[in-house]
Amino acid sequence: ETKVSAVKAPQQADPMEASIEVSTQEMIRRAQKLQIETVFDRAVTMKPCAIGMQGICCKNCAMGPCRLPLPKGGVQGDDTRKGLCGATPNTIAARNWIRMIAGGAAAHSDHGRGVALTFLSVARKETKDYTIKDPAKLISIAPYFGVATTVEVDGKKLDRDIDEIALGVAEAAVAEWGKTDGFLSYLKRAPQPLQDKWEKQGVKPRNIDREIVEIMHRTHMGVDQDYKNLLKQGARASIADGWGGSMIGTDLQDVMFGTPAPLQAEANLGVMKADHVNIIVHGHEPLLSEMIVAAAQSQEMIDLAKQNGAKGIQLSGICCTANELLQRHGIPPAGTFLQQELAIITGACDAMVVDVQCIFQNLANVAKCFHTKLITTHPIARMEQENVIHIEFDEHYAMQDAMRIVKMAVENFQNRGAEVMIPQHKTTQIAGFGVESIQYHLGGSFRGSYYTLNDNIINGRIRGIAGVVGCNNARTKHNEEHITIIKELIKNDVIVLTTGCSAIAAGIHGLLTPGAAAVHCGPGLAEVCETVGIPPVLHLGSCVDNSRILLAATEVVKAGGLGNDICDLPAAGSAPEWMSEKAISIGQYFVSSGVYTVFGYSLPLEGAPVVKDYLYKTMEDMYGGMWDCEADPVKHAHKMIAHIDKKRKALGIDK
Ligand code: XCC
Repeated sequence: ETKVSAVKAPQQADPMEASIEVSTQEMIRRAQKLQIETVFDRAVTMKPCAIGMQGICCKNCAMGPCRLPLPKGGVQGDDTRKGLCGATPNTIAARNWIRMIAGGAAAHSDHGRGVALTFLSVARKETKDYTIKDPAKLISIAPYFGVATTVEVDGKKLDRDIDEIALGVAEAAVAEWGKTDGFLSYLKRAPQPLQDKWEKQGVKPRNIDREIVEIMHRTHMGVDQDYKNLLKQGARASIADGWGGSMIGTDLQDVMFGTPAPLQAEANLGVMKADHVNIIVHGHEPLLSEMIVAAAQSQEMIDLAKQNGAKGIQLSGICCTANELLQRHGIPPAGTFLQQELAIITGACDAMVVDVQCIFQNLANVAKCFHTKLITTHPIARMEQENVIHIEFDEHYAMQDAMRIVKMAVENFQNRGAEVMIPQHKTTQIAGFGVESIQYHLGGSFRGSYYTLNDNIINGRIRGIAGVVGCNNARTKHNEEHITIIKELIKNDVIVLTTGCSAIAAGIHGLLTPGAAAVHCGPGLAEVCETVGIPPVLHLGSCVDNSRILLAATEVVKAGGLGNDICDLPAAGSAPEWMSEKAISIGQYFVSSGVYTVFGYSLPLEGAPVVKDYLYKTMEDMYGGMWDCEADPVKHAHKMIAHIDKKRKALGIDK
């Protein structure tokens, strides 16, 4: 007799167990009092599937799903597990793994495509709402696309017209998604030895879309059944994300919206204001949110807000949209991925405007309990619930659409109920670092003075560089892993570069200030930070901006003194509370670029030890970087530090 899994009675999360962050705890309590269920409650009510977690459930055809759990005590002798078609645990785990990469690379790269297409309409002068804000950045990337930046007139070299350069770059950039010849243009930005490794391993992406499509083909029933060959395609698609879709996205966003420079802002739910219209933008693409900023700051909308009884308009963000607006405008993040429902539960959110990625469908159910207008804006991301308003955003009428959305929020201010409760917690932070500003603030170059990064790594004041990035995951205690790992790293003189929700968490917990150096850092890192006036944890933007970390690492290599490839650097990567497929794509492109990359929580590989071994060990010989997973945050940080020390030793700078 088979037992259909019983629907369990909903349980409530213990706020203190759910998060280390006070405003989150307060809002979980409030939600429970109002009987509004949140992700934290769902996480205690429903447990994850143990077989899926091990990575060995295959549902790629209708003879399955085939489930191949590890025998108790592990595999003894031959591993005879197989699915109906004969697929081994290796094939299944590798297929599942690279399908996650396809999902993640597709998400980043489709975002990048949207940016590139918008830039093409700027270059063609089809829109007035977007312009070229950073021509210097445009000129700096043009050569990689084979676009000349000078012209010869009468034997003299003259600057080429910026509009011509823009059109050349835009057309070449858009072509990266589907070109038929050659390889991705940006691959040549990588250190030469890394390019050589990619060549040798046969993983140079041909174009962005093709590598993603090929994953879907290879993982279809009955195609690629060699885990090594599958993982190779995973590496190739991930490189197409990191050095392709994401990097082009970041660059063209900088060209259109400005390259970030350090600025001060606030963070956490406490940035919302009871007497203001609160608009929260949530998702990923700055195309829309940039226009919302302009609309919310327009006199027309501010006057309208006042007519509606509000003191003004407070704009804030959630997830990577928050990071995009923070780094370019100082708009404060209201919270991380796991705080999205809580922002509405304040009762003070007049509109939440979402585009793509990381948006809970449950937002619609939460919004229903309040006056909040939940507005979807992207044709590929709509919600079925009838209280959701869809205002499709068209980049040709960007400002018009944004004004309509802001107006709707402003007019909704009057509909607020009595029950407004904004947690009174917020912090100050400095955000908006990039390759350019790291160089600028640390002595103007990467090498050659008392202040520069490479010199401080060589002399040991800075032990190494860590990238700590990625999501929150309701299966772990909100922010605990991020914050414990970052603190442990800076205590040991490792400077941290952060993006995504990890960066928001670092801001909320006060680690993005120069003052954090004296409190949390080892003596060497503290000295450097205090001398140049930077925080020990540098906010580099959103998740597509992990490409900034790749380029920063490349600049460090090129400046010299620390080996000749990214894998030589005393550096490591981490995604402590990862949850999305995008995180796996990011992790894989860091590994494929030579970085030892440790994930927290759990990776879906335990059921296929051979595949796990290949990712954790063999990849180091192939790319110089490899995967690891460690749920314990202190051990996690020390694995990274041990790797950094190993690299320092190899460089002969370990004294
Ligand atoms: Fe989403 Fe980018 Fe993850 Fe945050 S970190 S939960 S992917 S918003 Ni990218």
